[in-house]
Amino acid sequence: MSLHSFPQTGKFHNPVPTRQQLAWHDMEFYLFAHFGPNTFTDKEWGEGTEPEDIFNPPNLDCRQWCRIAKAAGAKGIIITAKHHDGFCLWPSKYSTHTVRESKWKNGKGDVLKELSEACKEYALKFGVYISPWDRNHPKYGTPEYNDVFVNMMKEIFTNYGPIWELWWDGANGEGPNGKKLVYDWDRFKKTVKAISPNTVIFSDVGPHIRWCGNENGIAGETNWNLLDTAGFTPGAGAPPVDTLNRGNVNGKNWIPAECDVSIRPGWFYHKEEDAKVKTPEELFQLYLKSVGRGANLLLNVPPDRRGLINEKDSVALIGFNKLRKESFKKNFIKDADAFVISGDSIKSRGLVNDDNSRTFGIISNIKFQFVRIKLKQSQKINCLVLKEYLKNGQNCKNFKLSLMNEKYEITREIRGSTIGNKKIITFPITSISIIELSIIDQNKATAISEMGSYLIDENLIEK
Ligand code: FUL
Repeated sequence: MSLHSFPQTGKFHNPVPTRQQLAWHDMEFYLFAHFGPNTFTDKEWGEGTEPEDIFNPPNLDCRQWCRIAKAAGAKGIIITAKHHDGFCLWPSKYSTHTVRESKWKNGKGDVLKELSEACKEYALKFGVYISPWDRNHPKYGTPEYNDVFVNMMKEIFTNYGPIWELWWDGANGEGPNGKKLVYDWDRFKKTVKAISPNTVIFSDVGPHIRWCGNENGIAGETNWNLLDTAGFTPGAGAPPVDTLNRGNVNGKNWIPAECDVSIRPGWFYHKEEDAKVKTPEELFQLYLKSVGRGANLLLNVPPDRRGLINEKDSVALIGFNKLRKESFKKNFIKDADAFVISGDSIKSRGLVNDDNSRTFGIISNIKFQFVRIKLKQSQKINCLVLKEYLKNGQNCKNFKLSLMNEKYEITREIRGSTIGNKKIITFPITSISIIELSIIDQNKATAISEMGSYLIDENLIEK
């Protein structure tokens, strides 16, 4: 519901997300699957010389992966179609180091086919990781490998699409001839744009989604969906990691952060890490520090040597989903009596508590406006959730939440910087009757689409 025009508070040109990026923000949490020869050799970076026969998962079942992804509340799966060792999980025409050369299913197997079909069946988005570094391919290190890479991407898009997200690793090491390749990123981008314009492309610097600057799954507390990319490239030519972590306040492009992290210490499955799977509580902490800071969470759950998601990981994932469901079951704001945006004649309950992130209320700092919510009765809470209406850009730079009792006495004041797609704030239990959100500083007027207040398990408060 848009009831206002947008007051300008500066000359900021306000980048906005594309339709595909907006849909990406809604995805919030999805799985990464590192799978390939490393699964069988216990390496993290294969040499590219591993015999193809080593890849032989006896019980590969991508539908099992999808069932577990669903039970985890994840919305998609991104698979390592080709990691640095060059092994292709599909029978590529452009390589002789693929599933076709392996014993698995007598060379007739195709992991991308099985996973893309299973994702369709389970209504999950399907994404592909493909490393331009190739430690096996004889052409790597010569300009012709750029042709190979482009052809491989065309093959993937043609045979297994739609590909929702394409994940470009920026690593750029030496190949079998001891040389590094100069990657032709512009050509790679043009190839994907021409063949699959709806795909969102991740790399350190986008073009659509950026790396969050670490592999611990943690976005900046201040996290702009904006980034300046002029003069930068993925990999060694990327901006400093703290810039990737926080974005640029006046960045010229909408390139939001994705937090990649593994449920285990390594990216690939290693039996000796079975006891080191992150607990549901640890995963919840990561959720607060990624999704709760406006980024998306890409959680790696590596299939084991059988070709199945291991029981240890599935138990943790289901526990993690349970914690999220329980925590966010009851939004006390839903029962609020009064809901006002001051400075306007609006007195409405429907603007930011209708569970619809496409409706919003606008807060302008010019008129000292605020959103005030009056609960029916005093409530104990320890968690607040804010959502900014991103179609209008990301505008809030600095906000204040005042929690008050029924006499309008402040019981807690919380300050924060950016809001973005979602801001989850946790704090010690506080009794409240009134919540007031004021925007202290912003680009254009901030549009808030949802607010929530919850009482979560005290052990889950952000650490
Ligand atoms: C890195 C790679 O080198 C790791 O092996 C892993 O795939 C991680 C997600 O990206 O750049």
